[in-house]
Amino acid sequence: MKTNSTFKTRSCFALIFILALSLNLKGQTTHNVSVTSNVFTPSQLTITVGDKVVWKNDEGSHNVNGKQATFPNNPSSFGNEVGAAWTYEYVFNTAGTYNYQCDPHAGMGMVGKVIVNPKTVTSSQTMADVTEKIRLYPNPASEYIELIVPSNYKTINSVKIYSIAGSVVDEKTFSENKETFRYDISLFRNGIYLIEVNAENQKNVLKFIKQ
Ligand SMILES: [Cu+2]
Repeated sequence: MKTNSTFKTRSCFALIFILALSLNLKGQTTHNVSVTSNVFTPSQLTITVGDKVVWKNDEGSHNVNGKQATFPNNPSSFGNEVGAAWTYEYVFNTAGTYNYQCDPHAGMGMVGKVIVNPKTVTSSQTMADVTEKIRLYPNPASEYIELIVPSNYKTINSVKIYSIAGSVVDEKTFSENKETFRYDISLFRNGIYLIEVNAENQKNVLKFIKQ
């Protein structure tokens, strides 16, 4: 009974961790803009589709107006009302160039711009295509694991191994091109591990079992 509930709790943590990793895999980055009198800092941001921008007003009465009523070429409308001491955030889900202003101080040059680039994937492949191609064997493994990397990846920049509890077990960074990568796990405790492989700006997470 007790073991069962412990197991359930651990599985639950494991699931949350995997979910957190896959969210991370989507790669949303948060960009902060400080709002003061009378400037947005930075006034221009270049971000990627899916990224979040957080404006924090620390000083004075301002707003963010990126509405299409004011800027008809903005791919979508965003913004808030004039006020003091607020935080406003917006997730940019459409690529393009967005202009915005602070209504009370636009005439004083309190304007900003967000350039949203589409997600880039090397060559013309989709993320899913690429993800399928790094292979890990043997699995389950006891002495070592080997990653086989397709040539279009060119370089594995780094690998990071996590225990299922979410702690980083090991981390390695590489400079040379690698098509296979063998990693000794003989000293690992038995259990489930996740290996995060960073290659050519692609992040992949693979699971393996040490037994
Ligand atoms: Cu202002």
